[in-house]
Amino acid sequence: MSRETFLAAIKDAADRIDACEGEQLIIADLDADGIAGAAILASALERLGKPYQVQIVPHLTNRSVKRLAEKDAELIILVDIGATHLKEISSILPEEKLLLVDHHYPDDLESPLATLNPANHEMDGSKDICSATMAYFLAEDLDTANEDLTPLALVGIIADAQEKDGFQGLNEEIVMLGKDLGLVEEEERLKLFGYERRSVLGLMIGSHDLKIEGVTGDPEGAKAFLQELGIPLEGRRGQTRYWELSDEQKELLFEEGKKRATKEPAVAPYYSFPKERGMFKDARQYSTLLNACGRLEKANIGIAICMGDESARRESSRFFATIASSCAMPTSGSLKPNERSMSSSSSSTLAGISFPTSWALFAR
Ligand SMILES: [Mn+2]
Repeated sequence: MSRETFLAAIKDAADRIDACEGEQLIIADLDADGIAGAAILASALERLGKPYQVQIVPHLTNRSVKRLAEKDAELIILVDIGATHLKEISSILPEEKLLLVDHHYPDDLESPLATLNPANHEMDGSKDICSATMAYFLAEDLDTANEDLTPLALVGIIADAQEKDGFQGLNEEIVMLGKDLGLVEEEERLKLFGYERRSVLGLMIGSHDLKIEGVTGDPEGAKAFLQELGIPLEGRRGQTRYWELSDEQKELLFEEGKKRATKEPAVAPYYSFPKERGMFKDARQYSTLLNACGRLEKANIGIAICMGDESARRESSRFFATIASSCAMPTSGSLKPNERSMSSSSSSTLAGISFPTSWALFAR
C-alpha cells in the first residue's frame, strides 16, 4: 500500500540524515511550503546537534546546481524544489549526495532521486502531501518528539492550498495528529483575513472574501453593524480585537455576518495554533507571512520565525504591517522577488548571524 511504501522510503531517508556527521545543506524554494519544510528539517537537525545550513532560493539553475556541487556538504537536501529537473541535477551532482524532499511531479519517475516522491507511492502530490508534510514525516522518523512540528506542516499545506477541498492523505493525518496533541484547532468562522492582527472593525471594513452590503468598504456602515450587534468599538487597547469578544458576541457576529453576506462561501474553516502567540496563532496568516518573507528576500527571517526566534518574529510584524494589504492570501503572487538585488553582496543581520541577501542563509 502507498502509505507503507512511502513510510519505508522515509525511514531510509531519515537513516541517511542520521548517519551524516558532516554538514547538511538544506536548499529550499522560497515559498511558504519550502520555508516551512526547510525549518522542520533544520529543527530536527538542530535538536540532534547536527551541523546544517539552510539556503532559500528563488529557483534552481544549472549554474546554481554546479555551485552546490562545489560545496563540501555531506548531504544536500532539496526541499520543494528540484523534482522537475532530476535529469539535469543528477548529471551534475552525485545522487548519493542528494536527498529530494519535493512533492512536485518528477521529470524522471525511475530516478533514485524520486524514491520519496508521492507519484511513486500512489499519492497525489497536489492534494495528499506537500513538501512540508514530507519534511514532517522525516523529522518524526528521526525523533517522535518532533511531533510538535505539526503546525509547521499545516502552514505548508495551507500555503500550497492543499486544504481547499478538505484535507486528505498524509496531510489529513498530520492535521488529526496536531489536533490530538492540542497544537491545532479548527472552527468555522466568517471568511475574514487577519483575525489575530486586525481589529473587528478593520476585519469587517477591509474584507476581500466576505461581502456585506453597507458594511464591507464602508467604515460608518461597519461601525453601525457592530453597534447593532452590541459589539463595542473600543476594547482594552484601542479598537476591539476578535479575541476580546465573548462567546455570545462571536456567535452573533458569525450568524449575522453569514445571514447578510452577498458572496458565497461566507464562512470557512479557520485553523489556529493555541500554543502560539499573536498572529502566529493564525495558520493562514502564518503562511502568508512566510510567503511574504520569501518574496521580499527575507526568507532567513521566515526560517528563524518557524524556529521560534523572537527577534525575527518582532521584525516580521514590523514589515508585515506594511505589505499585508497587498498580500491578502497565501497563494497570492503579487509580490515578486527583486531580481536586481539578488546579486547584491550586502548582508542582513539577525540574532548576531550575518546573512548574504543573495542567498538567504540560516546556519547552525
Ligand atoms: Mn510545495
